[in-house]
Amino acid sequence: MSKITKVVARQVFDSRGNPTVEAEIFSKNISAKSICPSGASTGSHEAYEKRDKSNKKYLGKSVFKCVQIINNLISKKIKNENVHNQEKIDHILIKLDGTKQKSKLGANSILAVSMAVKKLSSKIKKIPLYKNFLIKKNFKLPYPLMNIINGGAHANNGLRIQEFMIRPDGARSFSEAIKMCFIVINNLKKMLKKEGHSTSVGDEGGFAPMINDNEKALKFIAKAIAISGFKNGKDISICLDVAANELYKKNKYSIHSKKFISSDLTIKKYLSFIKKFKISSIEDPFSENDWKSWNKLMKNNTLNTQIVGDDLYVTNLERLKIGFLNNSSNSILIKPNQIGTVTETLEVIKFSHIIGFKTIISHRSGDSEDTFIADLAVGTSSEQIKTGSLARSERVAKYNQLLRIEEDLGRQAKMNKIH
Ligand code: 2PG
Ligand code: MG
Repeated sequence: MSKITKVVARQVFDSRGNPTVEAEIFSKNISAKSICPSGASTGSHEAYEKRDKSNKKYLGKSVFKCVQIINNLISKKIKNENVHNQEKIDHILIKLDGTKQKSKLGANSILAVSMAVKKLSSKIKKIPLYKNFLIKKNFKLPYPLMNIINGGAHANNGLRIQEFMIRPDGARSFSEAIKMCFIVINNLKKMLKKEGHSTSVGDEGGFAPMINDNEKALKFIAKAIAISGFKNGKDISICLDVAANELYKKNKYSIHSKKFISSDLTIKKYLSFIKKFKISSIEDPFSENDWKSWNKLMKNNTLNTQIVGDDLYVTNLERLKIGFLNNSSNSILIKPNQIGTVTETLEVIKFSHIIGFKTIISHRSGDSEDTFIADLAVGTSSEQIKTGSLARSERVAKYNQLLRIEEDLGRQAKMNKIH
């Protein structure tokens, strides 16, 4: 009844217009499909994204090899498996690949299949996807970390920090959270326009004005929060993703200007930003192997700011354990395609919660209409979700799915805790 009968893959396109993998899994006449996302600022320890580098038809970016791998190799191995046995299927895929970073089959082949299996399982059980993860009752909705100004590798405005986000800490429901972000975004748009800045958006839907000064961007956001009638640091707080891997050279960082400075000075500046702009969360403040600086910031983290490891951990249990022992951060960004299977992603989330780390489920800068991560956030009781701005359909699709989940839960819909 729940056996996989057919596996089909195809090349589709992501939000940057780049080829990506879609897998569709069948059990008789029921099917479910999933699309793998793709990052721009990637960590070197991430699982491998396979592309047809030598096929110049798509400038080396096509994924026809992945399509073949799924259609010919993976399909044979998982056919007749019970679709509800996610762990077994994922372990078949991990074993079939056999490499540390999933470089043989490509994490993009493996993850598209793994997510589609999970979706098909919930379809056959006739339950919503969010009810098919770790949590079976008392579902909580995540706070959105909404990206409202894009910089770094996601825009070409010269802004050093990659993501300037807002988190509606005072919201009592998910729909209220979205409403609060909507108001701030619209006021920010008006302000930018008034000062002659472009209001066109970057890869993740946040504005990408030609401002190349972090502090100026922060002032705009703080003002937009105030104009909207909210209190910065209470109703709404400002969060950053520095993506410091991109701004690191020989133990120095060029985060606060083009000039490279020591990590001690970089920390000093972070601490002054935290105070001045009431920053409540900083992701990837240092590069992926600079464990020492991460630990130094945590030691000086007297305001208990959320320090988030993304490229540092790459959703990898082994790296998370190192970070925990080293006191490197107090939370983790979760991106399924950094590790490659649903099972491994869930293991990392489970462990994070055991050690008291907050989990933030995240999109990639190249994403699609697939809303898997919205359900994943609710189904794992993750405190937050990062999925871009309230613009660009691939970002909004996740927020819309969370609104549907909120409606589905009705009076039981509660927001998660962030403090
Ligand atoms: C990040 C992500 C998502 P990318 O750095 O956190 O916002 O960007 O997908 O480019 O790695
Ligand atoms: Mg990041």
